[in-house]
Amino acid sequence: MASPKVGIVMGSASDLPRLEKAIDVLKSLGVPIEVRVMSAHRTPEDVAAWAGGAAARGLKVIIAAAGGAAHLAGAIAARTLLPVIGIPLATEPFNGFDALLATVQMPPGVPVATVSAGAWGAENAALLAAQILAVADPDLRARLESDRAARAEKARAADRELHSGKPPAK
Ligand code: RP5
Repeated sequence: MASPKVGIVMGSASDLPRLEKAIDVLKSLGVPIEVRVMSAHRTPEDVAAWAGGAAARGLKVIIAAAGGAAHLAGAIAARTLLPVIGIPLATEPFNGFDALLATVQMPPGVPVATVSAGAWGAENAALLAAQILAVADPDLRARLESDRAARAEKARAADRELHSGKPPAK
């Protein structure tokens, strides 16, 4: 089995359902992944050790998702120069706005590339991680181009159906 190129970390196992799309997208693109549950607050030493050793283990990009006071992506970014993509997740009572601010508002010097909240973010985080890898991987780039083309064709098919009077396929 190929060594993981993308690490996907979530703050709690309760986050997993919202990250399934990220896992599916990267698997479908043939990108080997490592999936972990670690918390910036509950297991901070584990996060620090994992992030500090990530580059040496061969990871190239890290995706980190958390809800609430979502410090996971930032805590990882503080320990590595690998690109870190943060996904804010919705929790009660602020529905993800808290996680968005905690993830996106990193101080200068320690960037986190924050994507959309929730499931959209999971999908885009996976695609962005693949795009970063594709800079040095022409085969992966070709698979991403096919993905974009398929999305464009789906949009055009919906337009054709709507234009012809039929309801668009879901
Ligand atoms: C965050 O707290 C996690 O990322 C999760 O979104 C949220 C709640 O975690 P659990 O109480 O469900 O473990 O750190």
